Amino acid sequence: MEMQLERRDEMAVITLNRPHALNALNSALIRDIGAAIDEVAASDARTLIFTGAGEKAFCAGADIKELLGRSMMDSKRGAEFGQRTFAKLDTLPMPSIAAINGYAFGGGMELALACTFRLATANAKMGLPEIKLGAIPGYGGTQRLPRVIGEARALEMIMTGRAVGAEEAERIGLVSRILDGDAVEGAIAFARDFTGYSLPVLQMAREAVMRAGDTPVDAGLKIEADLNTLAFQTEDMIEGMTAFVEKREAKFKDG
Ligand code: CO8
Repeated sequence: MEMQLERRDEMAVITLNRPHALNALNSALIRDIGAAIDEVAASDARTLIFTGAGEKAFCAGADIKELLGRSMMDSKRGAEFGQRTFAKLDTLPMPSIAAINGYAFGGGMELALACTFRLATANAKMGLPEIKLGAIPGYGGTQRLPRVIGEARALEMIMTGRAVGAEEAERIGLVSRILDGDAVEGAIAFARDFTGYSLPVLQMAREAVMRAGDTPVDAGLKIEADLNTLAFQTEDMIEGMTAFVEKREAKFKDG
């Protein structure tokens, strides 16, 4: 199996496991990732963490050896399949984290961009080098990268193929944090800052912020007001505010 899905306490962890090819994404692996995301969506995990097997790479992108020789229509279908698979993370009931432990190039970077959060070890290198192959990103990179780091920086990364290291990635907002030591342990510790909160309310917060990237401000403010009103209907909101008034810790029940 070239991918593992396991539980680490309340977290689900997907490990891309093709270290001989720096965890490059072939079609079978993308299919397995999609099935694993569905399985996690139906589970009681509170966060989904992605990482790569081995010391060198999170994921070095689409499997170039598989892409070579594809027809134009096969290539289009392949891009749409990858986009659909990564888009599952947008509606996943729990947040997702890319624990980037080495190279995250091309499709690997696009998987990370589809996650709610990106964290990187000090040796991480991230980039969209498709231009060097005579190609452009196809699993969401041209759409998600500018939303994360802004158009000018995204254009530079995509048009030059230049990769950034962990420090630059943190400075430009591509990753939230640089991790010391084991990437998954670091991601679990990061996730514990929010896993105790109400999952449906966390999802409302994610949804509102995600819409900020593609919605005019007046429409976005309406989405915020609607989601805020929905959050007010939850038992968890009553519990959170009651706990504040009673000076005790809230116990959220995801309802
Ligand atoms: N695909 C297939 N095999 C790969 C890939 C890859 N993306 N990356 C590395 N490998 C393989 C190498 O071929 C090598 O295998 P072998 O020993 O059998 O030749 C093994 O992994 C180790 O790689 P290197 O020897 O190259 O390791 P280095 O440490 O010297 O270099 C790099 C590491 C810099 C990461 C280098 O491997 C590299 O540049 N890899 C390619 C990175 C890249 O260009 N990624 C983008 C791919 S295209 C893409 O992701 C597009 C997504 C959208 C597609 C939509 C259309 C369907």
